[in-house]
Amino acid sequence: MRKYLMALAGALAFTTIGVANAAAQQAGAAAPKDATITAEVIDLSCKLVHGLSGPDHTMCAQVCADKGIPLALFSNGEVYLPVSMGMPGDGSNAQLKPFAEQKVQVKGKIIERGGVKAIVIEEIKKS
Ligand SMILES: [Cu+2]
Repeated sequence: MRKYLMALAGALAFTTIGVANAAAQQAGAAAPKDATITAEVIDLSCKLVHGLSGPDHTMCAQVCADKGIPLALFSNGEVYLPVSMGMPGDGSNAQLKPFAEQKVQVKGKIIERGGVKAIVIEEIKKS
């Protein structure tokens, strides 16, 4: 009986993992890819709504970040949203704020889903 229950538990766990994998594939989840990009650290709100960025906009970007607007990375005309591998995740504004409106080199993992590019920052330095 005990052996039967162990086998049943094992089969259930295996099935659950299979279902989770299938759900991830259906959602269009791409495996995170290691990459290094050169980018500008932008304030999403001012960049997208008002077209503002660059050294003259540094102070505004830092104020926006303090108010909870995400800082993001802009590279080759594309926006990369910083995300976290943790659950719940951690925000990236504290990490990005010292580099607001500067060029940086970022090493991390890139994830694309639903037409959005996201990046898990592993290393960031001034470029
Ligand atoms: Cu701003």
